[in-house]
Amino acid sequence: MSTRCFTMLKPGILNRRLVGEVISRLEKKGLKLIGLKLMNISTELAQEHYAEHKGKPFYDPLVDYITSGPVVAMVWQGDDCVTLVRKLAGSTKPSDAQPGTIRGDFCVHTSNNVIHASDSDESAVREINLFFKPEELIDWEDQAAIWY
Ligand code: FUP
Repeated sequence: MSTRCFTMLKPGILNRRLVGEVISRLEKKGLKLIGLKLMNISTELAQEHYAEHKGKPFYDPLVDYITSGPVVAMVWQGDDCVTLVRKLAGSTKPSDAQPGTIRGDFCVHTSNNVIHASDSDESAVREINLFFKPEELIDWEDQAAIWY
């Protein structure tokens, strides 16, 4: 079933010129990009996005990191989209992430784990609504979908 996943490239990815590399991996998998923007996140939005982690020791550093520079916010769509994006992203902890995954290839520290991806279809809906207006999403006709 076609579902959506909110995905965010964190500020380190921009600084390290890896935006194209990471988008390319998601695109080549066959997922459909239906929303994309470069944006600065307010502290309020960062806090709301990561509300489930409020009170944990890494919460404040995480909010600081995510607001330290622009991020690339995206919505991807496809069958089993959340599962596929998270597989490509790899484990939260870079030392657990397999080589070949985004986190497995591009970071050392959990706090700098370079990409966010929704962890369920329900989270995806919540996060997409936080970051995108409905008119910013374009569900274009995918003539190539049968090949993936
Ligand atoms: P994930 O869904 O894989 O992004 O993982 P979590 O929701 O558990 O964590 C969200 C973010 O918090 C991670 F991307 C990085 C940060 N974090 C830490 O810095 N230390 C931790 O021990 C766990 C998470």
